[in-house]
Amino acid sequence: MFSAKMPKGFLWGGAVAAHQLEGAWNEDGKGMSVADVMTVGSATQPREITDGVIPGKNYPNHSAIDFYHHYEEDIKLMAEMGFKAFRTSIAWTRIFPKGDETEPNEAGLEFYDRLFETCHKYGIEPVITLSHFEIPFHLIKEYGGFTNRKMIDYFVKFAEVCFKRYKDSVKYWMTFNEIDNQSSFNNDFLMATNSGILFTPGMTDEEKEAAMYQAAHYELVASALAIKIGHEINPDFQIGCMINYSPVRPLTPSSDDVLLADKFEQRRDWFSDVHVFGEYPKEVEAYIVRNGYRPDITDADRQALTEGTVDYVAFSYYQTTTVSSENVKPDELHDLAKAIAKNPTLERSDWGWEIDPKGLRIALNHLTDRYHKPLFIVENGLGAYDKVEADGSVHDDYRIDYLRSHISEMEKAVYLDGVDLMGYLPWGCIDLVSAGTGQMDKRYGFIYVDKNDAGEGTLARSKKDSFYWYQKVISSNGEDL
Ligand code: P53
Repeated sequence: MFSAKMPKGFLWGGAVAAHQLEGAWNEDGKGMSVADVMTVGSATQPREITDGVIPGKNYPNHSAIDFYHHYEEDIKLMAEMGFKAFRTSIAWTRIFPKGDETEPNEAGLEFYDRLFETCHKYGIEPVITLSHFEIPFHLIKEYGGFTNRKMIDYFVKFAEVCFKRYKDSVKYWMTFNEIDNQSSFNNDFLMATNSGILFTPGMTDEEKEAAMYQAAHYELVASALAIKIGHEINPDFQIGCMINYSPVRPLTPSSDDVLLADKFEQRRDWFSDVHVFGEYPKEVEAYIVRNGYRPDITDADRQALTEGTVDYVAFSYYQTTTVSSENVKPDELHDLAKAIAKNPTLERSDWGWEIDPKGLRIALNHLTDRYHKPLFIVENGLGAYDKVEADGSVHDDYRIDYLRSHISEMEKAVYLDGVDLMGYLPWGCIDLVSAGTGQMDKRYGFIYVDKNDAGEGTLARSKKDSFYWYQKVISSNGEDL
């Protein structure tokens, strides 16, 4: 297996998001977020997004793994693995409980003071996402989420408060998690989590797609304005965008399949294109105009986009995408899901996610060629069922195999292909609530947490085999896989 030492200062670590691990959903003044109204689902049963919190339903994010009260113990374990960086998010509703207040909630700000101080005590750099599926529910109900231009101000205010407060304790920032997920505009779950949009029954696909392009535009303007302010507050800040990057390939060599793959990529990549280049790419601009999908864009918006471009491109990598023009012709592509074909060469996880380590090398090459910017892998990993042995150990060799093969491909990209990579932060370094299904039993962690899908368990933390393996990877700076 190929391995190589990573450059000095490479940020090995792990990633989580506030709503998936903190719990304490209504403590110390925290408001209700979209994550607080999402019920538990399963591999086959989608999560329900309810209209407020309905008694008797199971909302796994309410208590999650109670990181809010366990963070010292958890960060200590991450330090023991040798983490150089730890990615989490700042729960928007801890800082602005409803989202439209004029003053922030001091108790919420203090929690992150303590968390970042603990990270620094162990030499761990916090890497912070501002909006990770945590939009205040009040902003969704009252304003329609990001379909409303006012959301720009609310987000920018939230960002500015965080930048000022953590000016000296956080250097690495990202604005919106997986901002490109909403390219699946008719996926109710992703539209709610990404953009705070709850579709009304009976809306057509065309109306949903239009809502997405308008909302995404406001998010991109909000992101750009925040980045500009952030750089003024501290010129040393490194602020990135964050996309869910899945390299696209044609099922066959036919030109229709190849063109379809290109169109598919264009409809996803424009989110990061705007972040990097400060303007819309030609194809997507033409598509939006042709379809009349974005009535509200101003000269000031276009100016803002050019002034708030990113320092780096962060991305999650889980799988590649394969498309077939048997399903949809390139010029008829709207609903991206319709183009997707099953790749016969790949195996799948228990949740049906294709496993493709070489896809990570392809991703790193594509993004480098397209953007010429430093890249940052801020999510990657395998959601799997774990079995706890009688002595408490967890032999998760499947997870080690998955991570080892991905890290090896990543190291090829850095060593052989010259990719400028800031770090590797695999997802769910401690077991947490799955975003997609709300399950605890879809586990990603090096650290096991005793809690199941029904919400039962002691919350005790323990080390899986992968904990010791990753510790060795980090101490050898990537050489000993
Ligand atoms: P879970 C959809 C597609 C790809 C990644 O996902 C996604 C999603 C949303 O579910 O989410 C990212 O927990 C996301 C994390 C999430 C992780 O991938 O469904 O940034 O919040 O937990 C893994 O297995």
